Amino acid sequence: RESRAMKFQRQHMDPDGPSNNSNYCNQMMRRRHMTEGWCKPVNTFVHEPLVDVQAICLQGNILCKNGKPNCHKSSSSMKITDCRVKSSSEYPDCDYQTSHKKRHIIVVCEGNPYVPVHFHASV
Ligand code: PAX
Repeated sequence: RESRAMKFQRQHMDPDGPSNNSNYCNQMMRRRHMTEGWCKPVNTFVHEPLVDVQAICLQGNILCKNGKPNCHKSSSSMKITDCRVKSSSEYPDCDYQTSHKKRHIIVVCEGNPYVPVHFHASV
């Protein structure tokens, strides 16, 4: 079974991306299996080396929105792509808006090794 850490990598890591096209989210959301059963409404891909994203778990500890203490904010801004489902999108034809950005990201870390398992926000 896929671990939480592997699920984070599948849903959020694309270190070699983004391929330079406006169809990025439509392709990636499908390729990474987030359009099966529903169109996942919002999802962020991070275009930085995996080790740099894992290292966020050792950086700035902050409170999560749900009050838990295991959120961590990246000390540097990172290349990301936000995928947001369009209001006109109808399952199974999931249609996304693609937005490339540079932001600090906040992730939830868990386990031993202590690694990212949930994408919390970008700021
Ligand atoms: P997830 O399923 O919500 O969390 P995601 O990050 O890809 O996946 P399993 O075993 O799968 O149930 N976990 C936590 N979740 C939330 N908050 C805390 N503190 C926490 N601690 C542990 C993956 C696993 O992490 C566990 C949780 O139980 C899961 O374990 O965001 C909804 C989705 O949208 C993404 C992030 C979420 O998907 P929401 O509304 O919960 O914040 N998303 C959201 C994004 O990619 N980009 C964005 O900018 C935003 C706002």
